[in-house]
Amino acid sequence: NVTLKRIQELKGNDYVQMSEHENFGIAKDRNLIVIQIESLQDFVIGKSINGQEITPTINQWLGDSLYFPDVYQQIGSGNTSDAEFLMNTSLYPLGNQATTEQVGGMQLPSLPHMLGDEGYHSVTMHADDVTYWNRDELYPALGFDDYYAKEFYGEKDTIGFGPSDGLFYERSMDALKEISSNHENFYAHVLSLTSHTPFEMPEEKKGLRLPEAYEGTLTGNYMQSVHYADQVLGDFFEDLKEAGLWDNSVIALYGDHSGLHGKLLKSEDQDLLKDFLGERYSLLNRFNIPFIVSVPGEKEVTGVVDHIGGQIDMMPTLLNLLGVEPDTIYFGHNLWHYSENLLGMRYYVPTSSFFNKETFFIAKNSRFDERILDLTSNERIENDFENPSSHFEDERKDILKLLQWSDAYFESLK
Ligand code: GP9
Repeated sequence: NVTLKRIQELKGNDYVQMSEHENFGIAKDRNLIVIQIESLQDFVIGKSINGQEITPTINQWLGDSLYFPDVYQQIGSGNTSDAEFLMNTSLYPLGNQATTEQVGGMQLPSLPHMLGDEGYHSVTMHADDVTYWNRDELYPALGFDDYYAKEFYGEKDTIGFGPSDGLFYERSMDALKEISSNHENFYAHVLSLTSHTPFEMPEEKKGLRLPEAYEGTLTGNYMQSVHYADQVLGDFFEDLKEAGLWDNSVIALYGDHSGLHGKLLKSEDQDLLKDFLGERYSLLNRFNIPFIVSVPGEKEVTGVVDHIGGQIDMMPTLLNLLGVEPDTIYFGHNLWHYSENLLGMRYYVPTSSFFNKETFFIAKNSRFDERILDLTSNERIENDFENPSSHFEDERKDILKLLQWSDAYFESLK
């Protein structure tokens, strides 16, 4: 008996129908283009190294967009595919196994299904083999009308997993032109790939002049590959404008998960990142991803919104702009409208870890000590863990309830 009202109340919000939110439908009947960038973390946005911006395309675009700088990844062990699931369902991923292992034969309540009811044609685009992460089962379950995968993009200009993002965007653009000429409205979920670990770029695609200390390090390579991802994103944006698809679309972008983490990070990387950030590279920096939404021509839909959010909030935020009232259960909320939040985490930190408005509470297990990070200072804060009345304990229980509800709801859909 999970209801939207109960979900929102548990997170500390009064439930209000989407259609009563401010700016509901401000982008009604526009196409929707959602770009998921591989390994993109927020800490590079707006930053320069050696006097060169790392993401100049994104930085310039921010001025015409809503930028949510305080959004965190919530994926489980399904990594990129969990991010696809979260974005399109606003349900929690399963955690210890890739959610895509369980979706075969299901019909999930989802963004493609909801937009399908509004007459949208929906496609998803990714230059890898479609069986990777069981996407051949995920895409029908999500209700995409079509997908574009490895056989469409070919194997030329390969970097790491597949063809370069440059080639990927060019071919995707060809497909989008055709889709838009055959359908009144479309939704395209566009998933980049080049900035995947180990971030090793061919010489001719290295656009940054890095300081010597960064050369050949994981951190330097990461910056180099993100710089490339941003550069070809800029070409894609220009092509969308030229094709007349920019002005009548909502364009959103986010990072699927961190690129700099775990055993990959050597002590030299920690030092470089500390130097670059001006503070230690913490779990907050690691999980913080950008979320950017633009409705070209709508001045009202611009600015920095510092509400704490997660990948679970992306679908409701976009549905609000498109003026579509969800007809199913979802666990996020429209991030533009709500400033309170309670976000569950699992797998990469112990289940029942969470973000609230001010803090990141990391629960205890065999690998982690219980600890709390202040979202503003990025420092640890003290809690009386023995005191059962601590509000962290209440929120921790609420998060467990939310995760349980999401899992039970998912199970009921089988
Ligand atoms: C695989 C690609 C990367 O198709 O999306 O997945 P990841 O290893 O980042 O989960």
